[in-house]
Amino acid sequence: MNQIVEDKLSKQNLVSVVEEELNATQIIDIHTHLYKPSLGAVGLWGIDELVTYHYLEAELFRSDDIAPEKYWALSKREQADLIWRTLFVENPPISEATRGVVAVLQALDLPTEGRDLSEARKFYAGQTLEAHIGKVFRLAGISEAVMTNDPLDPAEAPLWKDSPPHNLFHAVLRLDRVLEKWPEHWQKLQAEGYRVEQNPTPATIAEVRRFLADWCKVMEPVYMAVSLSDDFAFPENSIRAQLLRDAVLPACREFNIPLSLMIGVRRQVNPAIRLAGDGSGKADLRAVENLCREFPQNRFLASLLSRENQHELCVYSRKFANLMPFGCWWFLNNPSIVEEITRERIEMLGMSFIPQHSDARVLEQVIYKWRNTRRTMAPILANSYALLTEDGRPVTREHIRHDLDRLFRKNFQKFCGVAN
Ligand code: RAT
Ligand code: ZN
Repeated sequence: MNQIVEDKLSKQNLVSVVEEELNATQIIDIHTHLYKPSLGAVGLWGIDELVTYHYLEAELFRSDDIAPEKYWALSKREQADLIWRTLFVENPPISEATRGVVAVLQALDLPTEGRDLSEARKFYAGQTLEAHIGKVFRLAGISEAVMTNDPLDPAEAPLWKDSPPHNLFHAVLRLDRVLEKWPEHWQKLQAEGYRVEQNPTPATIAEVRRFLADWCKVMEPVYMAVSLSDDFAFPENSIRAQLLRDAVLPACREFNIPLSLMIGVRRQVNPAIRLAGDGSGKADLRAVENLCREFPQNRFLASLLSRENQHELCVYSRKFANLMPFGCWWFLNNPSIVEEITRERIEMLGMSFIPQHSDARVLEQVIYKWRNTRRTMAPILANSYALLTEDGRPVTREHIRHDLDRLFRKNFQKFCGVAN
């Protein structure tokens, strides 16, 4: 009897210690769409952006009769008003994405039950970006955010001319336009003075490599990244595979940074709803296997969009130390799925993975996304330590702190070669 009471007590202690330590951990958010202040012109923040997040737009089109074309014709403010009325006033905001907005409002001491957004808009009218970033990062418990920087984004690229490093942000060289949309972008490189052709001739490959090297020098990225469709294959007879093998991977080796593979998007399954119109599909992970085996000098971060691929990714991670699974991406960032994936990863990989990234597109989203992650992770971790305790190896607060530091900071820093 005593034994049972003691076990229960120790289990209770574990939950509260894990919660305390998780709250104290300053997380590095390894994939976001946030920007340092000098790139602020492309960054999103504020109430109207929060409420018109594409995750919410998708829900609007299910809850209201409005046709997408009519919605796109509205101003941002009108769109936000419509979404607020439909998803927050006429219905309780119960979904993950709507509840997130409520959590942000609460964290900022703004009304969560207002009939309209006037109070929130008044608050935002008095904020300056740099100070607001500091406050939001503190509320989210993150020390740094990793950006997504596309050198072929016409809105972003010119801003890099005058963009000093910022201690809260790391850059990432995003390759979607180069790798996935080469036919539409090779002329842009040509216009910038790179002697490329549409066909991947040896000279073109060398020039793409020079383009990547030039941007590595400007951005100092912590990794390169690409989001790939569910039919991604490697090797394959395509320009994408050739650019990947002969330009991207050598450039990653030269600058000693990993390549992040985000695989499983089915782009624009419903173009009428724009950014909200992408879907997901199961990928063939033989592509990841081939890359990890054939390029042992390269390191690969990997996040997969399909739930069905997650176990396989754990298996591959047990085979290849140059593979680092990270995050529960996009449609997977819901407590039920995060729980399943995280338990699977702990069981198969111990603490040698990166559990989550926020993917925040709007600054304040880091507040709710990290709050949710901490809430979901605490019982999972506590349960793992409880099992270990039951099996004869109790853990201390120090052990827990050490593990959390690995999961939310060190694994990233080590894998990407980022200094402490
Ligand atoms: O999660 C999202 O907002 C997606 O639209 C994408 O941005 C995705 O995360 C990506 O990086 O491609
Ligand atoms: Zn993203």
